Parts: sequence; structure tokens; C-alpha cells
Amino acid sequence: MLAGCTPWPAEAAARYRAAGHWTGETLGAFLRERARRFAGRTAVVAGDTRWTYADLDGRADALATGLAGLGIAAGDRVVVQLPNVAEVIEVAFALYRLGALPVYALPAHRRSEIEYLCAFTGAVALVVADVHAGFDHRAMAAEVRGAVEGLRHVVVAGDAGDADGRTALADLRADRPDPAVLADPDPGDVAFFQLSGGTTGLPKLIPRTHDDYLYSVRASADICELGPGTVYLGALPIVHNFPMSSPGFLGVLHAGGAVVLAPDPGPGTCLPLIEAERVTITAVVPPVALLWLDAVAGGSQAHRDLSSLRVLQVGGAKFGAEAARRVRPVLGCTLQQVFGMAEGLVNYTRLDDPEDVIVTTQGRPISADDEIRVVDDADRPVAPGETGHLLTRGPYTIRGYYAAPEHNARAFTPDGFYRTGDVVRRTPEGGLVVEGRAKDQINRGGEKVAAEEIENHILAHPGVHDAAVVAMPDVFLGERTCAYVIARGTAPARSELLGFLRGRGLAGYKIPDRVEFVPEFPATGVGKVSRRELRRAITAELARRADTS
Ligand code: OOB
Repeated sequence: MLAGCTPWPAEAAARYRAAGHWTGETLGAFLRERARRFAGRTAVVAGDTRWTYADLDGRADALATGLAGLGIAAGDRVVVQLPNVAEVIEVAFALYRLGALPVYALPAHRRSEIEYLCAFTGAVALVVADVHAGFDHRAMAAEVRGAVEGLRHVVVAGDAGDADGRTALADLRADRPDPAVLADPDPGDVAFFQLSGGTTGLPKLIPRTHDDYLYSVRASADICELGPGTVYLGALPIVHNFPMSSPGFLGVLHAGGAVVLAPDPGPGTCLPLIEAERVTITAVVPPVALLWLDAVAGGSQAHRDLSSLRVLQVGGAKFGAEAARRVRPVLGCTLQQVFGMAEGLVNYTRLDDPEDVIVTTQGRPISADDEIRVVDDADRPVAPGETGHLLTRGPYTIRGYYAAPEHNARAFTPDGFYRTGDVVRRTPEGGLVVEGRAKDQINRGGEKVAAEEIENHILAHPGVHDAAVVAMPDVFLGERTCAYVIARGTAPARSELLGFLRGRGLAGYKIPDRVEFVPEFPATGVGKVSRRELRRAITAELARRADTS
């Protein structure tokens, strides 16, 4: 196993193999097999691009050869920051076939996150789009390259411009792929890194192996009843774990179906695509589901023929029962709630669950070998049906973050259970209901913000003495971010502070939605900042304003 990663104990690994969960299949190899079986069928659709399985397979080999020509080899880390363009799938498989390890950044990340990821993983290359959503990723990549020693290459999907040191992805595709560059990675070893939503000052990296990930992919594809007739719409950024593997584009390619990529999740983009491509299943976060429901129920998309759509997956944040109940009557499809995490465990409501279960629970685990514990603050199991902290361990849940021994000692129990930070209740049928969260994270409609990370950025401002970032309720996103700040001397203007944060190169979704200057923070019994009290204060303040408006 890669240095800095925590393997499963030999006994557990043997059990997962014996149970048939870990099959020895690798990410690069499964596509090869599918390309044989489904050669002429459509694999990927994005804008005007349409690739068959044979096209995708050939492109992955051609690009792998070109990347090898740059000196990228097995074990090298490559930070991949691409929006939903066809190339993101090509790049992923090219890297898997080289045995190089993609580190998947989100399209919304900016210089601060990308630079950290490149430096922390010792990446040799960074793959970016040219311009996406009005942001020039090439310029950002140039800055990152200047700052990170060892980052040798910037590869651009699209127009590389004429600056030095950037390579256009299109120029890398070799005319004649060289099979000698292709590696045969160990299925038990790390295949790539996902990012944790995080609770700490710096994002954590999640190492996923071929064996563990493909188990979750295959099992998810089964649960969602995917097959060669499946047409999946990738509406969310498909490098995120949900649209990548739950069952996501990998599950669809594993089943021989077609993946249609949407450039953004808005109803004006996605609902016409569902109609035109006869999409059968897609995945969104709750705020997007709300927009789609409103657009179809008497809104701008009311005329769409959505009869092909069988399943709408909603996850990443809690989907309220009221909204959940509208999905079947408005969209004419089955809702599937998905409660998952990039660290592993994924829960689904099953397609044939009674409507009440689908609407009021966040599903049950993928696997009979997912171990679930619901415990109190002292790690003791709570009584059945009571609310407690969710701990989990299983065949596709990591045993440790990459190169983070101190954090791992807190984030995992001594016997290897991952502390999810989620507060849940189990139903008698084994379903989970998410009741809250005990981690210092804000869930902004599925986009996760680690309080400590933002606090550190705010603290870098010379006019700030202390900062505490908490969630505040929001009807649309579920939560937004409120930064409580104690000024040093005269308080900086809010706009100046927010401009300062943007200037530090932070992803836009991490910029606080609200800033409150206060003379001091409420304290807990032991003198720590009471975030609970701050959350309560901002919730009360918002309620008071709503009353008077
Ligand atoms: C997914 O993955 P991450 O890593 O971005 O975030 C995981 C966290 C969970 O620990 C939980 O706090 C929250 O997101 N969450 C939900 C939820 N789904 C995720 N909270 C309430 N209800 C839900 N349905 O978000 C993710 C990964 C794979 C599949 C689906 C979502």
C-alpha cells in the first residue's frame, strides 16, 4: 500500500475477498473489457462530443501514451481539476491505466486549494480546463506552478494559450498508443484520492483502492438497477464521489450504459437534456432538486417530456420530507435518497421501498458487511431508535486519511471505525435518518465548508483578532455560513474582509455569507468558544428579522 495510507487489517481484507466484494478488478481494466463487449455503443455525451466505448477506450490509451511521454509514470500524483467535459473521463482512465494517481479537485476550487493539493501530494502535473464559468484556470495554474516545486506540467483541456509550460491535452494524444507504458496496478493499492468535506484547517485526502471503490460501484449499480439501457445525466461536478460512484458515471460505464454530461445543474440546462437524450437516472443535491421541482410544477420547464426518467437521486445534504414527497407527482419518477461520504459508506433508499421510507429516511447501507454503530459521546451504543453519533467500518470505508496520523487518531476509533460526525437515528427496518451533525462543518446545499479552514483565512487579516465560523439556517441551501469576528482595533469593513478572503484564492462557496462583528465569543463550560451558542444566536437573530420583515 502507498506510504501514508492505512491498509485494512489482513483479516478484514481476506474476509472481503472471500465474500466476493473485492474481486481484483482495476479501474483501467474494466473499461477495456466493456469496450470489447459494447464497442459501438454510446459511452459519453457532452455537448457536441459523442464517444462510443471503443472511442473512450482508444482515447484513454492514446492519452496515457502522451502523458507517459511527459514522464508521468506509475505512482505519480496528478491533480485533476476539470468541469463536466468529456475529457474528465478520458483523463481519469488514462491515469488509471498508467498507474498514476489522480487527485480530484472540484471545479469551484481556486488557487489556495489547488496549490495546497499539489504541494501536499507532491503532484508532478495539474490538469485544468481553459476557461470555465468565467474563470481562467490556465492563469491560476501558472501561479500554482510557480509556487509548487516539483509540479512539472500543466495540461489544459481546451485552448492552452501560447504561454510556456502548458500543454494542450489534444496535443498529447498519441497517434499510435504504446502498450508498453500501460501499468498493471495492484487492485489492493490506492487508485486515486478524493477530497474530504473536512472539519480541519486543511482539506484531508481520501485514498481509495481499486478493490474497495469498484465494490461500491458494482453494488451501487445493482441497487440502482443499471444496465446497458441506462442513460445517466451527470448534473453535479462528476469528480465528486456521489456522481462518480454512487453509482455515478463509473457505475453506468460498468453496466454498459451511456453518460450524458451537463455543464451545470440548472433546470434550464438539465431538463431539456433529459428530454433530448432520454435520460433514465440522475443525481442532484437538495437545492437543485427544489429548482427542478419548481421549474416543472408550473414553471419554465412545465412542457418537458420527462417520461424516460425513472430515478431521481438526491443526496449530499438532508432532503426534507416535504420536498421529497413532491418528487413522484411532479417529476413522475422514483426518488432515491442517498446519504454517503467520500470516505466510504453510502446509504440508499431502495427503488421498491414503500413511499414513506423513501420520503422520510436517508436509506440503508450498500452492504451487509457495512458495520454501523450509533453511539453516545462516550462511544457507548445508544438504545435502538435513539439518536447518536454514526460510526462505520466496512469493505469500502477507509481506515485513515492520507498522511494525517494525528487527525486519524481522532477521526477513527482504535478498532477502525470512521467517526462520520453525523448524528443519526436507526429505524426498526435498518434505515438511517440524519438528525444533525456534530462536526464543525457547514453543509451549504451539499457543498461542505470546514469551519476551521475559513477561520484560519479570516485570522490572516490584520484587522481580525479572532474568528468563529458556524452554520446558519437557510430555506434554499439548508445552511449558509456565518462568520463571527472579533476585530483588532477598528473593525474592517465587511466588503473589505470578504475581498481579502477572495484575494487569498478561496473557492467561492467558502466565502462567508454573513459576517457579524462581536466584542467577544460565548464560552463553553471549559472555556472553549461555544459554536452551539453562536449557532443559536444567529438562528434567533434570523427568526427575529423574518418576524419583523
Ligand atoms: C457526499 O459526500 P461528501 O464527502 O461530500 O460529504 C459527506 C457528508 C456526510 O457525512 C453528511 O454530513 C452529509 O455529507 N450528507 C448528508 C446526506 N448525504 C451526505 N446529510 C444528510 N442527508 C444526506 N442524504 O455528500 C456524498 C457521497 C456519496 C454519495 C452521496 C453523497
